[in-house]
Amino acid sequence: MRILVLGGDGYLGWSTAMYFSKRGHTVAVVDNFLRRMMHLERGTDSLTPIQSLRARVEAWKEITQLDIESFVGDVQDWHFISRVIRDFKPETIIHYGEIPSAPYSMIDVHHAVHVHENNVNGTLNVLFAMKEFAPDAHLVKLGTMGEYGTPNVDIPEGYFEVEFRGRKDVLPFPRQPGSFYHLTKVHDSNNIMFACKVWGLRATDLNQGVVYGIDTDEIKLDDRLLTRFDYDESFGTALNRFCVQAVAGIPLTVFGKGQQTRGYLDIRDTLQCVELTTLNAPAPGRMRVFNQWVEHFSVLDLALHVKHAAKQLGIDVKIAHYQNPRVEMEEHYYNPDHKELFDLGLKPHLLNETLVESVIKRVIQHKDRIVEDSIVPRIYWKRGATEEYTEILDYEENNKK
Ligand code: NAD
Ligand code: USQ
Repeated sequence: MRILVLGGDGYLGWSTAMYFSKRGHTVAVVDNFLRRMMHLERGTDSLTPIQSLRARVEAWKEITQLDIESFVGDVQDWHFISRVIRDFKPETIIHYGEIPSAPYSMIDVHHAVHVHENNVNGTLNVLFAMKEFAPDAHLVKLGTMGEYGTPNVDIPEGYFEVEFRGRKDVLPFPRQPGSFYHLTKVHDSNNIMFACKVWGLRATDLNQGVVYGIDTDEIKLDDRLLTRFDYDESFGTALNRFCVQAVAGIPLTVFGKGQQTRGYLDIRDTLQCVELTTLNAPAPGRMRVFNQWVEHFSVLDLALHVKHAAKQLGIDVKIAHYQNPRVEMEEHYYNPDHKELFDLGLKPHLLNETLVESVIKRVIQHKDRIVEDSIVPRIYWKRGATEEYTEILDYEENNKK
């Protein structure tokens, strides 16, 4: 199959490109290195020393004799992306090419507008380019579980049956996103749903939970193939951050009560899910939605998992409670469905089986690159909040009282 990966220099995009290339598909990637630029802006960097896209593509060729074609440019640039789609003729477009960070989108008006323009306009370009040049292609679009928020009822996979005033319909489940970033994903979902309806396009919206981990089978072939692994407050997710904090000897930064619950999955399961979706394309005309996550944990559960895993390596970890820099429910019901991808054959990795080998040991390998200052949260979502919010309480001390 001809597969175009948008955002192919990113954490998931580069790993996905290698995964499909190894399985005999013709793969091309698109990226404008925005993620690398945002790190420069924030003064942060990936824990793993990632090579340039060009060097990674060359290393891939040397190690596997396989080609990954690369197109450097902005998905927001209509002329660029429409030509790539016209000329490469993808059968599947896997769209990771967006800004993925909730805190980054909450810094100020400029960042919120930038994230909106980049994500929403980019996806609109992709939809119009598909309509013009690839109407039979399948768009596999990375959305987020955060589109739904944390309602006090179960969460279905995209749609649910409603009965209202004696009439029934199947409608999109209400979205209550928790940041300007998460809002862009809702806007994308609406635009994709509409484009499928009016132009008969085919698309799957993958509402993905939080991804963790560094290693995939392809990455393990050679360190020149490493993907990024972030731990700063904008781009590092809680679990990745906790693993780095454990190795650096910093108390784990649990925000607020720590009962915020999310769905999680290993990066290898992202690859499996995207493959299962790609190989089982939907019929044209309706956007399909899968909830893509394996296990759900509260933030405090994650901290305890990391503490336990680190102990196996002789590392003693402390857990701290930070006053929450975000505005979110710290205790809530959480029971989202995730049946569709399991029905297609997903064989999941579980956190307690993989944390030591494929995450913490890798973090130890690169521990000299940890910059402790990047870990402290400084982006406050509350109106009028200041750095006084960075109060640290020792979790274990607090729970003795
Ligand atoms: P990432 O930032 O590492 O990768 C995104 C890539 O897209 C980057 O290399 C960036 O330079 C590129 N990009 C962004 N805007 C672009 C543009 N306008 N033109 C060309 N390239 C552009 O992020 P990731 O963690 O790999 O996430 C990939 C996707 O999956 C994102 O859409 C994200 O919202 C979604 N997602 C990620 C997670 C997670 O835990 N990592 C969870 C749920 C959903
Ligand atoms: N959190 C902490 N301590 C930290 C960092 C985060 O307690 O040091 C908490 C947050 O307050 C939040 C939870 O952990 O309650 C998850 O935060 P996160 O940073 O791990 O993940 P999130 O902001 O939700 O975003 C990540 C990805 C995003 C993706 C989303 C999926 O960055 O691209 O869309 O996960 S989901 O969470 O399902 O919406």
